[in-house]
Amino acid sequence: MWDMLIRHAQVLTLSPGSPHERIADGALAVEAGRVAWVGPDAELPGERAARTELDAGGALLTPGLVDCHTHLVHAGHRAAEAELRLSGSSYQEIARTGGGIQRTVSATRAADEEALLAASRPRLRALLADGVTTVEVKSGYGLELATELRMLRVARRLGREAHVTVKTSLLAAHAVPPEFAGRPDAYLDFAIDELLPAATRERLADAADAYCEPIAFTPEQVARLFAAARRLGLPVKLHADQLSDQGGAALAARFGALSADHLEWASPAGVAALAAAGTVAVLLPGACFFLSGKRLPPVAALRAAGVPMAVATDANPGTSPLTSILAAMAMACTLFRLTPAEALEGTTRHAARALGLTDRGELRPGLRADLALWAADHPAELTTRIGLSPLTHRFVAGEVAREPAA
Ligand code: DI6
Ligand code: FE
Repeated sequence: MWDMLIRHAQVLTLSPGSPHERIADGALAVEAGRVAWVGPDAELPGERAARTELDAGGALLTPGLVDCHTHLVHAGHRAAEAELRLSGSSYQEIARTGGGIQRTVSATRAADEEALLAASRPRLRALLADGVTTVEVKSGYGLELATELRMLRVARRLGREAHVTVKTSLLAAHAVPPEFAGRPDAYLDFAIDELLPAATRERLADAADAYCEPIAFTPEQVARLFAAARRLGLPVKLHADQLSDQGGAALAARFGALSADHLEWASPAGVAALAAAGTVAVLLPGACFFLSGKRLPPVAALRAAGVPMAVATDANPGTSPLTSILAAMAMACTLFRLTPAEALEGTTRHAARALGLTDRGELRPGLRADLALWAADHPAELTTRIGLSPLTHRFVAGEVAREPAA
């Protein structure tokens, strides 16, 4: 006896061999939180029944969506900076004059755990309403021990109170905090000697991340942090080549990174290195949109080299105040020229791989039954509307997901 059976759905399996396959009248069975059977409804094994059955009435069934790059735990906002940028200041200028990341660091340091949780919940709820069943959350607005760990604890708490998997990344090298102004290497010593070990000891970090830019850290500094992370057994990810070509893609590849994110300025050599290392390219169109960025990631080269492309929100208060994964997919299509099918792979299978997860992101027997059911008739409907989620059901490990309380 199966636990649950969904019948008469248009099933998009997102399988690697046939990622764009659509089973027109499909069925999917769940047992013990995993997909037990998927295929054409007409081929359902007659002898199997299910405790609960749902007639999808032709609705679209996909894997639950994965937002593999967010900074959704933070306090405060940066609305005034958005205004400044619209009147001509650049993101880098604002950062160099004490705004930018530092502003959010001040607000986040001042917020206790409950305040941080309360500020973050609505952002998570918005993502869940878009069918997200796995979300990555970064630290990086503490840049001191207590606040970095507090951010990660809040991320873990969000994962416990809502029906969602939260994967955390310790963004240990996001900016040089004021106490270490002009002494980035001294800050890195602290990050390596205290922050990484503490987060690892408390099992608060699933990966380590860094921001490799002239306004943040050099490739040499990032390499030092990455070497320390790898010694502790933490996989790495990198904010790479967003505002300038720092050789970030090749650096990420050299450390076998799970992902290299942004990549607007990645060179052909960087793309080749990602392909060779099997590192996922995470595209963040929200940041291009909000920064009015003219430089686009080398999508055609990534595609030609066979680099898996994920799409994420980058939900952060400075460069991408975006908490809709469906809008990120729409932007990936309109701004970056991904096909709607690529955008969907980018928030399912490839996004899961960007988090090191191979147990989700596609629909096949044995994988987690993280599912999204949509009142949509065509897959491209998911990437051609902004502001109205057609989601009707989210399933997490086979259970209908409840949403967290306000
Ligand atoms: N992700 C980041 O961490 C930085 N840019 C990005 O796309 C900075 C975020 C911020 O300004 O707060
Ligand atoms: Fe980011």
